This record gives sequence, C-alpha cells and structure tokens, in this order.
Amino acid sequence: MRTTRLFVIVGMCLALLAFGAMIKDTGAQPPALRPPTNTPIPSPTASQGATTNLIPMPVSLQSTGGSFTLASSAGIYVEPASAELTAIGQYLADKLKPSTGFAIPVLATTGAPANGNLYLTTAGGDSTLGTEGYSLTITSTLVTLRAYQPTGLFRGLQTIRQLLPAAIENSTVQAGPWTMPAVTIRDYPRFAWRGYMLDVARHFFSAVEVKRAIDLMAYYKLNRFHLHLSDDQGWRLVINSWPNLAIYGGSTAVGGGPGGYFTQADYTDIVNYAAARYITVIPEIDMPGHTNAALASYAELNCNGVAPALYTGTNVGFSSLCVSKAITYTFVDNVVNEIAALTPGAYFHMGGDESSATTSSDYISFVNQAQGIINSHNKLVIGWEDISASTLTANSLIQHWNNGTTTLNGVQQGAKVIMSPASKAYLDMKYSRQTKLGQTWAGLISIQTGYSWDPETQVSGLSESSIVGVEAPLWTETIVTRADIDYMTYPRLPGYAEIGWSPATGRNWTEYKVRLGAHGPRLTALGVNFFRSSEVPWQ
Ligand code: NGO
Repeated sequence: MRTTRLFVIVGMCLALLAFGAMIKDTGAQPPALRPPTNTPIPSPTASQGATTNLIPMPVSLQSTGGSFTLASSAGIYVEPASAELTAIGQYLADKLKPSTGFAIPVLATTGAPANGNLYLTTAGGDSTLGTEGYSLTITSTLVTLRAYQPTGLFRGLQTIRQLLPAAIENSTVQAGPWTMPAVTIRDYPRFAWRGYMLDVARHFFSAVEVKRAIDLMAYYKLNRFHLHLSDDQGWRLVINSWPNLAIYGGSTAVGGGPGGYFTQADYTDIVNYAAARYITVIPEIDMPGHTNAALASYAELNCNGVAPALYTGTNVGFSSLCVSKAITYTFVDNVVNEIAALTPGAYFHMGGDESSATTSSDYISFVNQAQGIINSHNKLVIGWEDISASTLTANSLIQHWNNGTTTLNGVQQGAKVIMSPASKAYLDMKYSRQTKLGQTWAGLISIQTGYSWDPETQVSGLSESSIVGVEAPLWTETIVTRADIDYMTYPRLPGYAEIGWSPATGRNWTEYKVRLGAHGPRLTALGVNFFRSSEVPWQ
C-alpha cells in the first residue's frame, strides 16, 4: 500500500517535470502565448475515461458531479456577437440539429445567459490558453465555453459534441435525453501542427469527399490538411497557364481509372471549408521527382523533349523535371504563383522525396531554385526530409518520413520538423497481414502501434523544440473509394490527433483503447466505415 502511494507521488512529480519541459513554442505559427508551466496536469485515469471518453484527452479535467441536459428550449449565446462567433455558434447548432430535431437559435448576449443555455465567449478569455486553447465549465444549469481566440471556441465545441451521447452524431432524429456530465476542463494543444494528408494523385477524390474528410478531422481537433496534388499518376488541380496538366495529366490514376481534377473554384471551396473549421490547407506539388503526369502533359519539360506516356503503375523514383532547362523554372514559377494566390496559409509543400532519377547535384540545384521561387511568392517551404540535402531557406519545415539522419541534417540548418514516421504514422500501412487494402513496406501499423509512440523519442538527437507537430499521411495507391479512406484512416487518426494534442505524460494504450472503444458508436453515427479491430473493446 505504502509502496503504491510512493509510486503515485513519484509519478506525479515526474509528470510535473515532464510537463514543464513540454511547454515551449512549437514555431509553426507566429509565437503564440503558451500556457504557464505550473498548470496542473492530470494523468488521464480510467475513471475519467469512463466519465468522458474524450479524444484527444484534455490537459486538465475534473468531473464535478451531476449533469446538464440540452432541451429544445436551449439557445447558443455568443459574446461578442461578431460574424465569426455567430458562425461558430451556428456550426454547433447545425451539428446538434439532425439528431435532436431542435432548431437551436444562435443569439447575442452580454454576460452569461439564463439557465438551460450554452454560452460561447471570448470575453475574459485567458491569454495563457493560446490560440487553440479553451476552458469548458458544465454545470447542471449552464454550459460555458470560453477561449482567448475564436479558434479555441471551435476546438472546444468538439469537446461539447463528444460529451453528448454518441447518438448526437446521427443524421436522423434520435430519442435523447441529451445529457452531458458536469465537468471543468482547461485544455490546449501540445503541438501547433496536427495534420492529416490525403493523396488525391494516385486516386482522385472529389471536393465533396475531401470536405467530408476535413469535417471528420475537425472532430478530433486536427488543424492542418495537406493535399498531395500531383504525382507520377496524376495532376489534380487546374493551372490556367499550363492547362494540359489537369486535362491530360489528370486523366487517369493508378490502375488506369478515369482520374479527375479540381477546378480552381473546387480548390477554393476546399480551402474555405477548411478555414471555417480553423484548418489550414497545405498544397503539395511534388518535384523534381514524382512528376510523370506533368512530363507526359508537356514535352518541353523533359530533357530529351519527348513526353513520356501517362503512368498508372505504383513504382517510384523514375521521373524528373529537367533541371538544366530554363522552362522548368518558368513552369515552377507559374504553378506556385497560381496556387499561392489561392492559398491563404503560410506554406507551400514542394515534395522533394525520392528523386532517384535526378543526380544529386541537379537535385540540390533544383531544390535551391524552387525554394527561392516559393519564397518569392510569399510562401514558406515545406518539403519531405529529402530536401535537407539542399540549402534550406529560413523558416522552412521538413517532413520526417523515413530517414532520421537526413532529418537531422535539416534541423542542423535550423529547420523544424513535422513528424510523419512511415513505420508509425503512415495510414496506408496495413493494420495486419490480413488487411486487404494498403502496403507493408514500412511495416504493419496496428492501432496500438500507431498510438504508442512519441514524436520526441522517434529520431534520436531530435529534440521537442525542433518539432512542430505530427501528421498522418494517407497515400492512395491502394485506396479507391470513400469507404477505403475511412477504413485506413479510422480509427488510427484519433490516435495521431491525441499524440499531437494531449500531454505525453499519462498517455497509455491500456487506458486509450477504452476511450477509443467508446468512439465506435460515434464513428458509426457519423457514417464512418472504420476498421473494427479486435485490439479495441468497442462499445
Ligand atoms: C513514400 C513515397 C510516396 C508513397 C508512399 C507510400 C514518401 C514521402 N514518398 O512516402 O510516394 O506513396 O511512401 O507509402
């Protein structure tokens, strides 16, 4: 008994120490105000899990006893009643309407509204919660969500959704009652970058499918959506100055299907849809390799002046833009120019991976020039870790996927890192040998494997101060339908969301899998075709 208590006390001290080390500016955005280092951190416990089943687990949560019941008479009161807060309130009202049948109005208020209502406010918001943090106080009479910034309110209302019964996510009217446990929550993310990537190049997915994926990621408080827009098998965005890229280069896919592409209006629609969910779209045009679709569309981009055939296989590393031709840089400039103009986010992802058909000196020369072009269009560069071979420009980010040494080269040049280790975070890896979809080159990634790692300990020598966050990519060589996207993404994505958001201390699979099990009915209600792995005690 005494030994157990000693362990608990030692454990709590370690937790506080680890938490102190954890809080630092992650650098993905202009330095945000960070929470104070003395904020108490709870280790998520099984009893808390039973109370709330939240994913990601909040930084601090106390159950205060009793519950709040959402009635048809409830209103969502926002303060100040700006267009932005009214839109956030309306997002919540729209999410609650189909299953409750309640037409909940969004109303202006000054100060807390009457009992029975929901109150969303930035008035008196605590700046130490940062841009995405929030506090949520639920009593038997009122739900108060307070944040320093509107983004924090948006993140916090996902917590409100998750505290309601799973049936709240149904698209048809359900019985209720719509109760939430009384809690006090104070919450903010560990990392500024919490991403999901969708490869629309190997197989194309429509704007409708993409927006659905974005809305689902919002439920788990993710904030970066990386669109892999071009590859050997397809070019998926109209570039007005080079129209054949989409028309011809987008005309097929892996396996020889019909392909497809986004118009610029589609892309803008996706960007705006993401922005309304406080999610930044990161466009990627992969270069100088992974460019067969572009090379097939324009003969002049090839060193020999001959356009290759379209490619529908799955090999990598065979294509390259012609590094020595001036037209190549006109092409890059035109493409970056058009995409940058449509992209409000600070970053442009230039790929840069697996350029085995480009000599090393050509690769370095190309990446250096491409970075200059991207910077000249007022975008910061992101590249896969491979671009560390070049001279990185200031504030570039590198995306770690396979090689720790290369990644550290980039860090030595001052770059910060997005962690997407293929063996842990690639959503295209099979769960087990029996999984019909997916690949195995980086290993099998069970739900437990996907959850049980920490960004800080993945690459030895890489410290947390160099890490901006985590991103889970879904490459789509074997992914053809919306149901396939769901199956490989869920339920692993909530785990990556928790790695990116929640304190490392106290995170453990045994506790997490119970909370994840409680998300089964939620994902079902949301219409998600998730993998019902036997690793998880599904409810
Ligand atoms: C690699 C490769 C991609 C593949 C993916 C499949 C990177 C960065 N480049 O990851 O082209 O689609 O593996 O797992």
